[in-house]
Amino acid sequence: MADGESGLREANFVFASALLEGLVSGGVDTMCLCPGSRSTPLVAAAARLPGLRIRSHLDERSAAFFALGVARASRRPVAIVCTSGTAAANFLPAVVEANHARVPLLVLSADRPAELRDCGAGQTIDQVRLYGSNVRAFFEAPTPSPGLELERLARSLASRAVRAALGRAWGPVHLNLPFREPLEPPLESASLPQRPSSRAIEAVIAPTRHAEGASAEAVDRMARRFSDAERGVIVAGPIDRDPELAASVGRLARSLGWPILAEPISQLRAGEALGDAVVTAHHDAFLRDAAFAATKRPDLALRIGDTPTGKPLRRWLEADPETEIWLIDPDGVGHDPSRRASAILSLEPAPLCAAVASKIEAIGPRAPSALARALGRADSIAARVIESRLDASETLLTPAAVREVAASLPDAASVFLSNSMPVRDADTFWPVRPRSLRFFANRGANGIDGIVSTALGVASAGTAPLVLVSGDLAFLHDVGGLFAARDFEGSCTIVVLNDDGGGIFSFLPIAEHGESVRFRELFRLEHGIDLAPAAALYGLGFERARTRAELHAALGKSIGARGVRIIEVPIDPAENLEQHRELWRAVSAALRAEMP
Ligand SMILES: Cc1ncc(C[n+]2csc(CCOP(=O)(O)OP(=O)(O)O)c2C)c(N)n1
Ligand SMILES: [Mg+2]
Repeated sequence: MADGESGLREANFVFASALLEGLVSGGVDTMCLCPGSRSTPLVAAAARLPGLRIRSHLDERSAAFFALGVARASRRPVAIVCTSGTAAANFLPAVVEANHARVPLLVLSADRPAELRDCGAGQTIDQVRLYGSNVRAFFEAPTPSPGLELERLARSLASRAVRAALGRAWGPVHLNLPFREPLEPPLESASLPQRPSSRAIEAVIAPTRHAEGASAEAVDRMARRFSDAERGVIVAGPIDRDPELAASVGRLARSLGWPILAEPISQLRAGEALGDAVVTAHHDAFLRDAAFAATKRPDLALRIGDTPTGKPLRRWLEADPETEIWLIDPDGVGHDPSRRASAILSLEPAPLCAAVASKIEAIGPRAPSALARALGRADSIAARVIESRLDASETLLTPAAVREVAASLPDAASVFLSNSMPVRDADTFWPVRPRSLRFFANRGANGIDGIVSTALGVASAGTAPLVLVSGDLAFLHDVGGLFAARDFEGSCTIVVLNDDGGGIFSFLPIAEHGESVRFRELFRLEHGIDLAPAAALYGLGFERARTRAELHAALGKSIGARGVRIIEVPIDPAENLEQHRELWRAVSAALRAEMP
């Protein structure tokens, strides 16, 4: 290896190339880059690496959320690269989401070498363990220099990083990578080091879930206990782990005769795989009726996925201390904030449900239980009441907007539900559909940040058309994420339900304090911002839909078309609040009349 400057140049490049090669052989196929100088060796190596999809971003915060979306959709680790300083700090929100939602992100932050830290050098902050306990692992790489076994070090680092990201619980991993100047690779291509061949790199690990099986004895025990329950239910919270999940949970529910109470982002409310299992869509509405909920309590609930979004469902599940709650918790995360789980199964849900189902089928499958029939009936009543009220309503508000999106999506499409009201409105109003859809949301940490970017990442990773349903504040929070819409190959329709502020706060007790706490200014954050120029700034199509028919037409034109388009639905916040309350009252009244 050459001495001095050219030796350093080469060392940086060899190390960066071997590191990226190692990541690629570990399953990374997408890398999101943000511009900077200290990261030059990584960017130059990425640019010359075949088999890697590179996306270039402006804002690190949006880039990291975009990568998160790609990783969610592809179920593969995605790498993000930035320069030193606040650039790395801007990755934090997406890293936090990836931590809680268990999404494999590989954060590669370039850094100054040790001798330039703590001495006032520019763009230098303390990047060591910058993300604290929000990452599965932190690695401080050696500063590449001639004389080190660079390729071996880099490959081992890549392998350990991928293994940590795809370990027992998937998640983000931070590699802090110091580089000493000169940072640019050698100009003369002849002097470029040979890329290590992929064959020379040990296979890291395939990005598959731990398919830990339950012992036959445990499956037996579960099957016996479950078939003894008289009022068993399956409650499905946010989960998107395994395309087989719906089929095996559907099979288990059918064999036991249990109903499935599934929010859309559990992936269990839509799709043929569920067969004729009883799946409820409107439990968020009908379980708000305390009297009805009290007469229909389960004696055993099998919980799948993270903590359910809807409060009425959680209250119903947890109100009776006699209700046994069995929680499937494959990553050992413990999504049980009320500490009510009586059994926690650290097992992969799809194979577990299939194994228990086949046991029950052998004993003799059950007809739908009385509770399943009652909840199924309540669901039909709620569906009818909601549909007829919405049909009769002149104005387009969020419940009908959400249902219009549901009705417009073709088979195999995807939908991203922003936090706050869209994910809740979808939980309450999204009907059960035979069509297979994939649902996304950032429910790891429930932020309204990075929503546009995550959705664009999702849409860029697959071929399915995506519709993002966003609130106006969530949209404005990450309006810069639209930067990623240029040269966009996927299809993304962004529906902004614009109620001029945080509508969710109107549903909270603080709303009653009104202007004594300057509610509209300090909680709702009313802004009056016209969204059309945001679309114009990025050269994107924009439409405003004021009626259901207009929304229907706009969605019809946009869904599946290449690129990114924005549809704004102006919503009157007071009418919206009143419509929600009116629908809940109407559902209660119908339940009382028809299921006394
Ligand atoms: C990053 C972040 N900041 C603040 C919050 C708190 N918060 C939750 S919902 C919400 C308002 C969201 O408004 P919008 O996106 O318009 O949705 P809407 O409630 O109107 O449906 C805020 C500020 C959050 N969840 N995440
Ligand atoms: Mg809003």
